[in-house]
Amino acid sequence: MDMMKEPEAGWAIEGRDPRIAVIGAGMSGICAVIKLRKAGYRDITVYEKADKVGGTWRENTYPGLSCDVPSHWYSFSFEPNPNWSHRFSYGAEIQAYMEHVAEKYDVNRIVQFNNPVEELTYEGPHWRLKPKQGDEEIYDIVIAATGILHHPSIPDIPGLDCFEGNRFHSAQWDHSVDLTGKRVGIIGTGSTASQIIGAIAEKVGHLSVFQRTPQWMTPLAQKEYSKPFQALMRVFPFISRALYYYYYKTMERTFCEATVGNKKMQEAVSEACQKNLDENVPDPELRKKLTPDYQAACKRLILCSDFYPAMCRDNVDLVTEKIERIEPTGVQDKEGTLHELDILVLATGFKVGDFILPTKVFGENKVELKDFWDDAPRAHRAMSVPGFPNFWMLEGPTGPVGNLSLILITETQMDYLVQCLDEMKHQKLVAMAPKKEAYEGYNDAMSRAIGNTVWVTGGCDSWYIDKTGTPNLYPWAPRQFRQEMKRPDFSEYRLIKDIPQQARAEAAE
Ligand code: N01
Repeated sequence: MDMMKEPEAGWAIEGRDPRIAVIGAGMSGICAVIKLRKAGYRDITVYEKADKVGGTWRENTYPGLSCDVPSHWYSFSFEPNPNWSHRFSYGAEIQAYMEHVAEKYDVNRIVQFNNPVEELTYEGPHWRLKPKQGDEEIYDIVIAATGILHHPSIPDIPGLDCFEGNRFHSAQWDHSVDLTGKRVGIIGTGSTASQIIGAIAEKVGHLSVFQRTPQWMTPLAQKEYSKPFQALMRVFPFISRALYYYYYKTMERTFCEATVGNKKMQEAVSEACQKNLDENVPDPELRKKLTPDYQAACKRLILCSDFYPAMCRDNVDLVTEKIERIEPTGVQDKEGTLHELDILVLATGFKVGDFILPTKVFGENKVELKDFWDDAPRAHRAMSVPGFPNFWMLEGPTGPVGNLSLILITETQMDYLVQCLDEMKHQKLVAMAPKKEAYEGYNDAMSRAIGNTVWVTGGCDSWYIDKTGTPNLYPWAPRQFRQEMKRPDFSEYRLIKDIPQQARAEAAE
């Protein structure tokens, strides 16, 4: 009897649920599971490298960690939280919220914790997934929910490894080290460093802040919510919803507009930053050192009220001389001064170009995603890549939309993705992937538009800028993003109705 093996036809043709792998159980992985289930897709497995959910909010635990997006907006639209304690939440409270959502929506049950994905190979129309632990598995759809700010960037400074005190990156905070009365150094003055500096300046003996480039910042209008207000929110949930839209619209009309070419808004943001600096740093010499030479919001705008007062303290020094090398006892600057330290904190940001990498991802014809991207990751509508069918990313390349809440962006992307799955089911497709010309057209239009944004015109360098010298961000206003993502234009995609001949031949062997 002929033992020829028939290849599977694909989930939509077989009339079964697609087997879906979600990689990462952070905010976007949790969101993916909830939205997929709501749409009726229930055969889902989540792979998580760590031992609990939460992603960035699990990893980052540094002192002063908070979110600069208002709490009632930095929430899932389907899970408002009347109990937020502050207008801008602190890290631990956001982590608790993520854990609560994962628990409430029964996400944990389908998560394989401590199991990072090592390799993904497309074997049309399936993906073979190789996890660190356990057997390889076959999936119909893969969703990479691996985040952006995820791989700590350790600076290449000579002598770093010979430092004899405690040294750690901000995203790997060592809580066993007591800062009280110690000589602490911190490299970097980004969003992370400014929060840390504000939180620890009073506690440490001496703080040396190593600044390579000054940053613009506006005050953070922090506010504690009273118990009666929280009780009111519990009784009248529409208040949370109203706040969600209030903050959404306010941010959209101000910061977001300022980034994508609205000159009036840009001026307003610049004035607010200058005023903040003038009012909070009375010493003209220090003020000069803290004054950037580029436009506000070119680097990601910092919202922080504690940084300037901390920098004005007697036990805090701003070091603007370049770092020459790290010595066993401290940091030596280019002028030859050794800044002696007990503890060195690297608030030096993240390797942002990796996305799902270092997981090896092989698409059609065994093309590796790493080679396809060649250090300049791009995607079609930030979500998919030609030659990698049924592979989707959340918060992928060019994903951030001018200071919008990342939760809102992820929800929008998931709503889009669900429509694509529905279309696959409806048309009985085995796979879909963006057409090369659609992907190139989209990214060319982005490259042209990005020239009008403050990330380019502002005259700065930032983590937004990739190897091609282009900011890896969405260059248009949020309303355009909403419009474009409302409904997929399926003419942009290869809608694959049959598995490739090669796969048939291989299956028949
Ligand atoms: O990282 P960064 P981050 N020698 O890359 C300096 C989000 N976030 O962790 O500007 C000396 O912004 C570097 O100097 P320069 C938010 O999206 C959000 O602070 O490159 N210095 C810079 O000062 C944010 O944008 C919240 O010249 C070196 C700093 O290190 C993103 O995370 C809170 C150096 C890195 O700044 C990243 O912020 C915190 C070197 N070799 C973070 N290498 C919220 O509130 C780097 N630097 C939501």
